[in-house]
Amino acid sequence: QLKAVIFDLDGVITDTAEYHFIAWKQLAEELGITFDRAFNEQLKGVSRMESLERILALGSQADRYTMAEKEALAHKKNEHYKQLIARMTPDDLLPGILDLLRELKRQNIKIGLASASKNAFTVIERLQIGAYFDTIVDAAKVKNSKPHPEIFLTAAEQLGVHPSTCIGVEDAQAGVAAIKAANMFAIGVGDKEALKEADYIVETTADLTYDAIVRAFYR
Ligand code: B16
Ligand code: MG
Repeated sequence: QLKAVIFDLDGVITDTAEYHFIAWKQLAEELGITFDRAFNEQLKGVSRMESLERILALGSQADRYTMAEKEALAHKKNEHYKQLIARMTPDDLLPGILDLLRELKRQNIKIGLASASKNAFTVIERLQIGAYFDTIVDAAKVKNSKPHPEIFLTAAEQLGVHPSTCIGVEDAQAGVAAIKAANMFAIGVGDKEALKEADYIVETTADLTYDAIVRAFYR
């Protein structure tokens, strides 16, 4: 029986994935590293430091910087990212998300957030949807990054529900893997090929209606 839906933030509730892309791209260009959207797919759901490591590896610069220099580079990206999200408003909610949150509340289904972002609270606040969430688990509260299931399992635990009664919603490969490893029903939002591990895939959030996800869960 469906008891809870646990959402990823970036790329599911709002398109901060685009802002992460812009901020990383600028930093990469400053370092003389070119990266495109296809490469960016691999950074979705991945922590800030791990993302930086992957970008440096892409430019064969993994050994060029000290740990302190890497911290500084990650900090610089984050300052740029924070500037971008400061302008967000409730208009930045992706299509269908607000209706889905409302309907889940009406049906007494618990709502959780499982985001790898340390900026998750700021973004939720800018979007003015904090009141819908029964729990918010962000990167600061867990040790292991997606694809490790810890973040989704922690959310379920805090909601007081068994993982098998949860749906997890993700736009990232690493995120879908984390949901599956947590033994939850995985809904992928985006590319069918990239998210093929998911139990149910929708092209955009507009297709994430309450009826559709409930039907998929019980099928
Ligand atoms: P921050 P999610 C993830 O959020 C993003 O998908 C990923 O691109 C980003 O690097 C990560 O958060 C860390 O974000 O630098 O703000 O701590 O998709 O798990 O909600
Ligand atoms: Mg995401």
